[in-house]
Amino acid sequence: MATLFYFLLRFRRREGTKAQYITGEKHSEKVWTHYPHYGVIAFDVFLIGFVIVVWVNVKQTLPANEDTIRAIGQQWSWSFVHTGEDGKLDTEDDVNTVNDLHVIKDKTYHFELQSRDVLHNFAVPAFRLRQDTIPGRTIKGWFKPTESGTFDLQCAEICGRGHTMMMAAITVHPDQQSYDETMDAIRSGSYESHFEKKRQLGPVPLPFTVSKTDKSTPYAIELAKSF
Ligand SMILES: [Cu+2]
Repeated sequence: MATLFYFLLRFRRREGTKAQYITGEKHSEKVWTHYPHYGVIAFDVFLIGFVIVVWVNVKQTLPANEDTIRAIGQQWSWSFVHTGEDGKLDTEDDVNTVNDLHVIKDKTYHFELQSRDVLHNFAVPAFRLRQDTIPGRTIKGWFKPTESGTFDLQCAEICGRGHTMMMAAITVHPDQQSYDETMDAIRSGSYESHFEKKRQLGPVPLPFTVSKTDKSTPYAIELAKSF
């Protein structure tokens, strides 16, 4: 600040003093922009070196997994695929759910994120986890829940008019038995969805372009039938 005011006063307009006109065409003038520019480029290259190392360590090096889940975003709900007993996706015993994801405490999961339409974001605030889903790509990552309970899972990328209702629940089961019981209940159609219970606590208005507003056939259940 002091320097600024010093220059403001020292070089203020005075009668009979002509301002200097610098065109910046001489080599001696150009170096004042070129050298800082080279400095910025060198610093960028230096930073990118570290960024690549961090990216490889955080995003590309996944710890060995014990199970895999697939999350598919679409306007405006989440579909989840659980591996079933064989521990593999895309097999007969996969368990599909809508807006309800189930995992087991202290297990390392790999996730595969996909989108059917636009950008979405798979966000579990309790896990400090957030990752975009991009149409046409499968994005992999991992998490390991360390506490049991049911946590919010919310799309965190503005994806259209129904974005705010694009929420789901992730239930971390304390043990294998609780998880298996839930999977059996889902298979037999007797499972009571935590997400649906939560929805019924308060009105969640559906976007008006969606025709499934009949209370006896919740939107999520209608969606589940569609794939
Ligand atoms: Cu969204």
